[in-house]
Amino acid sequence: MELTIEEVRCWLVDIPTIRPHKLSMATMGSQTLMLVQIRCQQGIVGWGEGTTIGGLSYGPESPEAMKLTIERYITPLLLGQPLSGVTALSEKLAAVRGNSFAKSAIETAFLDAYGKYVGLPMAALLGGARHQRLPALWTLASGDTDNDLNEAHRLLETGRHHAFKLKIGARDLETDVNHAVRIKQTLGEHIHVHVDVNQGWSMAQALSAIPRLQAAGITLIEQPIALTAVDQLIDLAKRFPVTLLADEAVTDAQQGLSLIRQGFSGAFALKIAKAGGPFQALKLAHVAQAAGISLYGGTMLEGSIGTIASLHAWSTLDLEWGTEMFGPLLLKDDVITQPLIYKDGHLSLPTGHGLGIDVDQDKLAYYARK
Ligand code: MUC
Ligand code: MG
Repeated sequence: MELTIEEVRCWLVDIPTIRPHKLSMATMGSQTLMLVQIRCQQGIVGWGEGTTIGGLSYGPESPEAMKLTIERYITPLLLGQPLSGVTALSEKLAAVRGNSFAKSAIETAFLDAYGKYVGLPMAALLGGARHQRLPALWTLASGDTDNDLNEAHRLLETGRHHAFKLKIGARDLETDVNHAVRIKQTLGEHIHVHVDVNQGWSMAQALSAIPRLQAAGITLIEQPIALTAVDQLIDLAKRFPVTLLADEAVTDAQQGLSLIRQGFSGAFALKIAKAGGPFQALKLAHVAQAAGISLYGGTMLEGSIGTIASLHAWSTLDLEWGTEMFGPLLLKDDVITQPLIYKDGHLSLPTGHGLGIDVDQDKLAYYARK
């Protein structure tokens, strides 16, 4: 069954966050969702989303650049071309180098449309859902230990989350280590706490901090050092029993294979934006599975569309480290008609065709950049 795209439209949608979100490289007060809609000759519409973190402070593509790449370079490759499925789409997109964030938005929109066309949820096009709800942790990143602890206690009481990630790497090492150790010790041994340093440490700092975090019961250390310091990341993963999670250092299947070949023994954070879409991210997942590397479902702090696209992909896997698909909860509002269901530390997979969620046109018009 072939789908033929006849129109592609993009919007930049700015939504404030519920509180400042402090990472080692940026503090976010709002998030920009680059939304894309594809209209097909068969009367079907599909939606996709591209996000990044802090403009150009996290990755090489800004939301504005994603929109430009799609409008100017990707759309002409696709219009009027009958596409038999996501692999046919990938072949067309190969004519554009890089730009995985923009490609992820387009691949999502295509899978949404194709799922609606054939009457199946997106997960069914990606191998089939093995889970109808997936664990979703919350990230504590207010920049203040007491505030983070209050936030964690509130979320544990309501049961919305059972596990937390801490953003560190911006402050001096001792402050960061004390912050993480205090939060872990206060929350207790049964609450999973992991830290994401977002490349903030040198090797010497990592060697000093990791044993102390490990001793305090922190179970996962995410991207402690620069993404280019591959030899050191492999070395750190071998030195300590605590699991090292590669995030910025592993984007797609090729990079994953290269890290594995060089002897990396930690875990991989999957993100649809890093790989170029849900289908591409699963290629990395399958390479990792073949090598016995454990997996984590990561976010680029997407709104609901990117979060649910990711969830469809992650639902086809067994993720040893769960997911962080909390992005929509960090935003004051969103542009979909039905809120997502977060309960008992899990996010539920919508049951409709394609993504299984609908865009609220009034909200889109209200929040879209003029
Ligand atoms: C990252 O590097 O993992 C994920 C959660 C969060 O708070 O930030 C992102 C980025
Ligand atoms: Mg990370």
